Order: sequence, then C-alpha cells, then structure tokens
Amino acid sequence: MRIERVELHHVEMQLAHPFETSFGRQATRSCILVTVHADGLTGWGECTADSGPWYSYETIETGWHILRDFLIPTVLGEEVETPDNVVQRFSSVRGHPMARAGLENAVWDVLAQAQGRPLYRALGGQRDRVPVGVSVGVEATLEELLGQVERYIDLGYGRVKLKIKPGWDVQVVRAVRERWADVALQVDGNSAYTLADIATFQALDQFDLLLIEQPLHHDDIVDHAQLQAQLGTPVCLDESIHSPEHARWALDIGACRVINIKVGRVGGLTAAKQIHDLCSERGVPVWCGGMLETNIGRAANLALATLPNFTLPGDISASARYYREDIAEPDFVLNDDSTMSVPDDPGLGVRVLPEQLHAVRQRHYTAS
Ligand code: SMG
Ligand code: MG
Repeated sequence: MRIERVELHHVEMQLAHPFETSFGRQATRSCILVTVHADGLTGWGECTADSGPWYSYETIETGWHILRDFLIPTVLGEEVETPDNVVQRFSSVRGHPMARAGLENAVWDVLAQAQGRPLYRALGGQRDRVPVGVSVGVEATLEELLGQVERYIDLGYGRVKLKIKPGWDVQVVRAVRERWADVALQVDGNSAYTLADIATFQALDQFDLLLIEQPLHHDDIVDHAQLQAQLGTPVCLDESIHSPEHARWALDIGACRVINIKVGRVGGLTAAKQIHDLCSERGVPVWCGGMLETNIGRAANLALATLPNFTLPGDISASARYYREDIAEPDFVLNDDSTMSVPDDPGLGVRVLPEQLHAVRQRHYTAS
C-alpha cells in the first residue's frame, strides 16, 4: 500500500488524578498522535514523548521535529508492505525511539486493518486477554497512599506497583505489605538512587516484591549488575533499555532478571517484539510498561502483551485510571481476574472520536 498522507496531532489531556514519580508531579499529559492514510484506511500511533525531558530526553518538540523533518519524509508517497519496510527506512535516524514508534505503530495498525486482522494477531500473539496491574504514584501522606492502594485493590487490580524515591520507600512498602500480605507488589525508583543506597534495597528485599524497577541511573547497566548480584529480588530495567542491543548487553552482564518493555522507549512494535523474543530465549520474563497512554497507545500495549513471554502483569490499567474522557473508544475496563481483554476488530480495534480529539488538540500538521 502507498502512504498518501500523514498527520501529527499534539494533544494535552487532563489527568483524572495527578501522577507523581521520583522526577515530578503531573496533572496533565501530552503526547503526539500520528495518523497514517493509505488505501482508504487510517492507522493511528502514539508518540509517548512528554512535554519535557524528564522520563526521557525526548519531548513533544523533539518528537515533532524528528517526525516532520526526518521520519515522515522517508515513508510519504512510498509503498509499504510490511512494518520492516518502515524500520529499514528509519535506520538512518539515531535515537529518538518514541518518535519512531509513533509512526511505525500507525503503519502496523493500517497494515493489520488491510489484512482484516487484529493487531495482536499481526504481531503473533495468541491470547485474547492479558494480566494487568496498576501503577500508584507518590502521594502527600502515607494515609493518602494507602487510600489509593485500597481503591485500586477494591476495583480489582491484583498487582500494584508503588513509585518510590529516597524518603518514600521502605516504610511505604512495609505499610502496604502489612495491610495486604498477599497482593502482588513491585516498586519503581525511576533512577532516583545510587549504589550508596544498598541498605534501602536490602531492606526492600524482605517484602516479597515481584521486582525492583530501574532504581539506579537512567542509562546504567553496570551498577545495576552490581546491585542485582546483592539482591534476592529481581532487578527490572526500564529507562536503560532503548533497543534490542541494550537488552542483550544488560542480560549478558546480569544487570537485571526482568525487562519492562515499553513500545515507545524501544522504538516501536518491531523492536519490542525482538526484545520479547530475546528474553524468551534467555528465560527472562518481560512485562508491558505504560506511559499514561490514551486508548490508542493502550490498545497497542495490549496487543503487544499477548505475546507469550509477557508473563508478568503489565502497567496497562483501565482507561478511567487516567482519563475521564478519552479520545478513542471503546474504553478499556478491568475484568474480574485482573486481566484486560484485547480488541478483536481489525488493527488496533479502537475508533478515534473527532470531537474529543479537537477538544484537546494544541497543534496539527499534515504532510501529503
Ligand atoms: O501508564 O500506567 C501507566 C504509567 C505506568 O508508572 C508508569 N510509568 O517509569 O514505568 C514508569 C512510569 C513512567 C511514567 S512517565 C510520566
Ligand atoms: Mg518505570
């Protein structure tokens, strides 16, 4: 099929509840939505770069620039038969994985629609539902945090991830563990610690955590290997893994025993699947991370998480966890067994709502 037109939409959406991590608190969430038009079909992708360089160096502005000036020109007017054709065309661009993922994933959607298959089938997934959990941000007080955790457990989430930072870690995890002895629990430091904090990690080691996510520097694997050697709890890497190569390097030196795969951070569904396959060969479980996606990115995450080595619950919570009104329907809801069902319609299986999109859109660009 020939790619006839590509659109970029910079959107900013109000969060249902502010979300705080070790690097800051946010009340809104911005992203770039990418639309690809080909053969009368429309595919959608979500570039998960945020308004500022906090989780990653990529931002809305860098994403817009890289997409408009470098990535879109490599595919516009071109014939595309498989997602690999797009990956090849992007190979001259270094870095900027979130920008690449936004456009590549829109092509996956349009190609799957053309084949009349749901995206998860196009990816090779087998399951029609996947285990999911919820990520709970830092709160102002321990009481508020416990209230949030209780609310999510009451809603049916069987796995809870707590955001931690120095001063908000061992005592918080202890309080949650004392109250919910059996809940599947994990923590995420978002790079707020160093090896000098080993005592904190040894204390966390007693709480039967599923994993400790990205405690050290956002680009490190060497210190993480040292940390992993001293802990019983698996270390899970998030920020440090930007590509299949990074995943291999980390596994080769024992930097982690689990990998969080985020489709934006690793540069698209093709790379995400490659990391999944590598980890599968090495006997390393993976799970699907989240970036507060709209229903567009959420649908792509769910499709990815149907691959067999996604054995740990993903950060794929119900649409209502972040947004009162999403820009696409249907909303995703939690099943009774803390799983989420995967759409069965062709492609992503969600429909963008033009009025909702216009209501939150800050900027629009069309290339044709
Ligand atoms: O989509 O539920 C979600 C968010 C999950 O905690 C989450 N993501 O480091 O894993 C992570 C964070 C990054 C959030 S950046 C604002
Ligand atoms: Mg993380």
